[in-house]
Amino acid sequence: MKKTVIAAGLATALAGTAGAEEVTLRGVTAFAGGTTFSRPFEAFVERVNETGEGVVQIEYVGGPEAVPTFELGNAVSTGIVDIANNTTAFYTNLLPIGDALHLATNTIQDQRENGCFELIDRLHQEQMNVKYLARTGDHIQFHLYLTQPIEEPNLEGLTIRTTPVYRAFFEDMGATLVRTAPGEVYTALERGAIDGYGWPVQGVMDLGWDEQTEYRVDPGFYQVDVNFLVNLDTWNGLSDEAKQVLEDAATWTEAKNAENIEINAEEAAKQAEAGIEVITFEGETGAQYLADAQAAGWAAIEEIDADLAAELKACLVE
Ligand code: 173
Repeated sequence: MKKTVIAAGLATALAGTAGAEEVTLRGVTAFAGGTTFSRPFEAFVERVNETGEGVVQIEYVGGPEAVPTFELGNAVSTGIVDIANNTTAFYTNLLPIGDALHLATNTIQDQRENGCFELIDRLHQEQMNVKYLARTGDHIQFHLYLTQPIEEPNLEGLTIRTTPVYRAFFEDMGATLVRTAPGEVYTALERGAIDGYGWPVQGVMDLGWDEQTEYRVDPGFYQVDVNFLVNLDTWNGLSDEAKQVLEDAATWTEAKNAENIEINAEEAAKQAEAGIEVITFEGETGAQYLADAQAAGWAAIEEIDADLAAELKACLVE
């Protein structure tokens, strides 16, 4: 970390001072820089650096090479990092109930309207000392990808790469699971250590995984959540003006989530061009597959905290 960057403590000291100096926040992403799930954050950083001149700036430090994927939650929680681009599945150690976020069937705009955003923000603040600033990934579903075909939703005898997103569902289908960061998937496939993996419809191509992937299973399930988290001490130390810059840029970012609908179709077409075949569970089987995904996901959340699960389900599933 560069010494010239103003640390969280100094940001706190400056808050409220008339004509406060520009504050610089250190930003890190959990995904490889320049790839699908880092791009909205990178655009957000650019936006803040344009609109926040003289008030707040973000120094984009980098991705997993700067802070390992599963360490980023801790780093933003303790203030080593001021702002992180991270998915709940990578910080379940700090916020286990966060796994509910990808079970949402509505959008972040809906969640801001129906009070879910405040609940999710409060949980992030109380349990991991971060301000929940924005959600990207709406409209993007997750899929099962395989190196060999399956005839029915049964993964017995297969070793599948997972994160907490897919764990309960894939386990119910009988898979042997291996949890890895995205950075380890290519090598695991190349070595034949895994027979498949869970991943959204977007991003397979820019990670080069199409070279090692034969099949995508449809339909997709759940909904991606990639969130911008600000260390709470850093956040509380910012001027109202700086907070406004960040919140305006968050709203701008969230409005772009709608573009995902078109990008999903483009990505699916690119996968087909690259030779990835689609196995589709149709009719009853497809409907049951989706119902099983939802049931497995919510059962895992209910095990963590049944009351909170009910509260979250009421505002995430509409
Ligand atoms: O598969 C994953 O690594 C994962 O959980 C995830 C979550 C959000 C976006 C992309 C991947």
